[in-house]
Amino acid sequence: MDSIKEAQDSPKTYEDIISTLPKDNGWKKPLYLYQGFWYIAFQLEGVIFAQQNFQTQPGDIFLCSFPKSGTTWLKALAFAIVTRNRFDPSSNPLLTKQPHDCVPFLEMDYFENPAISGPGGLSLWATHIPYASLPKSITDSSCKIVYICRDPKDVFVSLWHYLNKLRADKFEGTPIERAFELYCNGSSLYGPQWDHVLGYWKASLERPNQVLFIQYEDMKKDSIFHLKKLAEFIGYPLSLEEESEGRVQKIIELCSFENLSNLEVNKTGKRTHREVEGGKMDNNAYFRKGEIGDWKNLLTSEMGEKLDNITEKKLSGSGLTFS
Ligand code: PAP
Repeated sequence: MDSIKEAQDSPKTYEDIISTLPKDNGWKKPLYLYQGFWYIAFQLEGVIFAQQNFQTQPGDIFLCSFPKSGTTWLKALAFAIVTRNRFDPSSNPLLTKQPHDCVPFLEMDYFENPAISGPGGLSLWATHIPYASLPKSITDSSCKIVYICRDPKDVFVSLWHYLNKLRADKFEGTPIERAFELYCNGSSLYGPQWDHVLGYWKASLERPNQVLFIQYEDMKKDSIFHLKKLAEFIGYPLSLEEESEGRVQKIIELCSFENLSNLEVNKTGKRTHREVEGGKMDNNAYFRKGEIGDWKNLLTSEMGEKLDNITEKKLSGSGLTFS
């Protein structure tokens, strides 16, 4: 604990590391290139802190994603699966807490409070850290890792809307064409997205018992199949009896965009966010549309084609595609 406290109390260490890194000033906040991926300074501090201090406990489960790929949904699903026999359905914390407040982020919540764990001391963690930069205690363990990915076109559009909400000044200095260009070049928070996705994809092929790779679009199209697969993978399989009682469907409904986005906590609540003026972010910023293909409402077909071409090139030979 002393080493944790020391590291927390010596932000200069982070400043020293960060000040030597390549910097991109294209977005309003500068991004720093660390181990092949771009970060905002405060998140990078959390990544380094986790790398230096995080100790995996047996049974820990890690929910990993590139931002805007379905993190909130995956958190809700995993939380609902793990807690289904712990809470009465009418008192599940998901009904009164934003999913991000049910499953802590490694590089944010753990950095702020190393003693943190989810409600009820659950072993669920989430992170946007790329596979190659995960704390060694995670990759050296046999703990389960679940990764959710999403079509880059929808991810970019989701990110664009989110950042507009995050920064009330509407992206001062970063028009959408420029943001798109930066994104295509890989310069976005935790980007390049393709490298992020490939890191986990390869890990899922090499260590299929440890890493489960899910696509947002597949989860949307066949929620029952993927929910059962997820539950089994993380060690909380649904029994035949539970299936016949309709528990699978109930979890899907509880975690559906429609249900979660209409809960009071997610309509009007706020959560702490260091990036926002006043330090609070509206919970509804994490629930916008939750649809496949919404990119068509913001990007031109040329922009869509450009992202598709990059995706095809980057993922070529990997066996991974976005349908
Ligand atoms: P984060 O990385 O900041 O946590 P994340 O949850 O990964 O964000 O992504 C947010 C997207 O997931 C939003 O997509 P959109 O902008 O295209 O609408 C959000 O609407 C969507 N989302 C949130 N909850 C759900 C859900 N329960 N089912 C499906 N999609 C969801």
